[in-house]
Amino acid sequence: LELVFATNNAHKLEEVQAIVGDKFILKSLSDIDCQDDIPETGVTFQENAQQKTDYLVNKYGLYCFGDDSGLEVDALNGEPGVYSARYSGSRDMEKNIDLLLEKLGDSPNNARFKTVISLYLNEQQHFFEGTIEGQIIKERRGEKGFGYDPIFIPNGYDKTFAEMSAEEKNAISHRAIAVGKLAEFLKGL
Ligand code: ITT
Repeated sequence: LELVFATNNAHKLEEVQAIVGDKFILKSLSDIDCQDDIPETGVTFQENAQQKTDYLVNKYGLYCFGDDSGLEVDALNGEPGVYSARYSGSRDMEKNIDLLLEKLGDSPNNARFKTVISLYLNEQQHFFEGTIEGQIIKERRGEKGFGYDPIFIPNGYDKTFAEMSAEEKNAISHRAIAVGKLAEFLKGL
């Protein structure tokens, strides 16, 4: 069975394909020649994830899944949340992290990364969620990963996500948890 993954990130696609196994053939947006800028205007991860799948279902009638994710900081009332990629108004992560640390100041630093996957299959809508709780630190540490990884230490660890290998991060991350749930569901079909 073919399933479209609403992403342009070939690396993400490869990773998820490996977890899901060969019962499902995953296709990216470029595989189906979709160059559209799919709207992401929701105020929750779930809404944004569903916007991606709704778009593909409405335009192409395809079975598909899509994800949205970000960082929620308690002391900032859940910001940057759905605005994680453009918190400072641009995609420049240096600026986004600077703004977050400036706003946070000396407030308590509890935070979490969250991913929500929307799946549309057999005329049914499903959601899968992954969360990892942690702490924001004031000084960046590590060069690996992306986004807010250099300032996030998951609870129970002493390294930031950016100090972990891809294998280490992928074993515990919010995205890995959500993808694991998706894969379990697909395997059970
Ligand atoms: P696509 O929607 O095209 O996949 P994106 O950059 O919007 O790309 P996400 O929705 O997954 O990707 O994530 C939104 C932002 O949240 C992302 O740009 C990062 O700043 C942050 N983020 C998400 N997952 C993260 C992670 O594992 N580590 C660090 N930051 C992350």
